Amino acid sequence: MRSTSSIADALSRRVLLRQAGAAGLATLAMPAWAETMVSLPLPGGPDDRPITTAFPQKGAMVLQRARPPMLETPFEVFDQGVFTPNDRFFVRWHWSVIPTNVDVDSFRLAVHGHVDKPLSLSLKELMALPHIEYAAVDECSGNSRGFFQPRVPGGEWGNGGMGNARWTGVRLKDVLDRAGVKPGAVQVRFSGLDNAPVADGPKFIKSLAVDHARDGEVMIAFAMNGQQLPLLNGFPLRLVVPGWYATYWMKMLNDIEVLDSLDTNFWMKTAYLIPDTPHADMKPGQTGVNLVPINRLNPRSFITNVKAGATLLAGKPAAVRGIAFGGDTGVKQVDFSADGGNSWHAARLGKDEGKYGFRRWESRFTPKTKGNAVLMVRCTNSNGDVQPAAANWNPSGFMRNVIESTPVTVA
Ligand SMILES: Nc1nc2c(c(=O)[nH]1)N[C@H]1C(S)=C(S)[C@@H](COP(=O)(O)O)O[C@H]1N2
Ligand SMILES: [Mo]
Repeated sequence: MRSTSSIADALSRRVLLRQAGAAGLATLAMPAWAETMVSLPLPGGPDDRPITTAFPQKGAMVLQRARPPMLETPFEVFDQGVFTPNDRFFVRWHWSVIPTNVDVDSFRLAVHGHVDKPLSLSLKELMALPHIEYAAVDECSGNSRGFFQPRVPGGEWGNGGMGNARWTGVRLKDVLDRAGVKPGAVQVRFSGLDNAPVADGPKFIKSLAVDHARDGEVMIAFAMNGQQLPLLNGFPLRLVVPGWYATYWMKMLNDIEVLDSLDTNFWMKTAYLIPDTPHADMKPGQTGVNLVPINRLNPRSFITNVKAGATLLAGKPAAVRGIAFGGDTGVKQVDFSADGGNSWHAARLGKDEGKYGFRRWESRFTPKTKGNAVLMVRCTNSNGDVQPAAANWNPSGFMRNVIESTPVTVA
């Protein structure tokens, strides 16, 4: 991993993305509607989608949408390690007017609103604050939306709308303390350098409760996995809200406003609402559901080395492995079933890289009977929250965390 001072050296240079002339970013500034307006199918199913290498600082990615970019991590990447490489880390933007370069010398982070002393911080000033670092899962609220039944509109992600990185940055609390939050502050609102291509498109802005913003964990990150952030993942600064859905993880963060009342902007009051029920679950058509802003991550787990439809040999020991995460707390236990959930066995857990990150798990079993079998994996987090056996559902396609099933053939 690079030292943070070498990251500082890299940041102190003007950053221009020369690859941007390629098919990817050159088109970003052209008008397009937000993804919430369209419904994209998964042609041929989640394993049969176009792969692109056209985006700067990105390797092979599943192309969900070019403009604004929505790139999914191909699932096999999650088998390669618990940290998702920056060049394979998923990308999601709401609006298409995204700067294709950021001048790190003139860049400023503004802190204003209900504070004693408004700030305009250069990257050097910001990076002079104490650094913190931890692993955390960045997961889109709509990750796995493509599997919802009945179907729901929105970006039709497979399971790769998530990633785990080791984030480095400064505490949001330290920045807020420097500005001096006034008594009576209610929320802290974040916005970035991206904009809507149409005049009536509401700018993407998100808020956290002031106590959450000052918890000492919420981070203004300048690096992921020891490198500066890829432009599409929010260069030069992004918010990291560990244990919470990625919608709050503002990219290209350049404005922090302390509010003395609740934020009623579109992205807090109308979009990103979930039923206030366990796992945000409700019935299609159900009425009288109380809606609240989406918040904490659910626990999830996946098999990463056996694909649906694989053939295993009867009488031959098989090794299965994968990743799990607890959500807003650590992984307590991962259980594996080789018989469609009739019997469960505790899997061995890999190294604990921190409670907000991915955790490796592995198990071994010997298939006995020839025929069809269903492999399953189930995560229980440190709060005792366990993945549901039946798929949770809501009309926005948020927070899917059903126990995953992998059908295989034993031959
Ligand atoms: N500035 C900005 N930040 C943003 C968004 C955005 O549209 N603009 N989208 C959010 C959403 S919904 C997600 S899922 C994550 C995606 O982060 P990533 O692209 O780094 O994976 O960014 C979040 N931060
Ligand atoms: Mo998202």
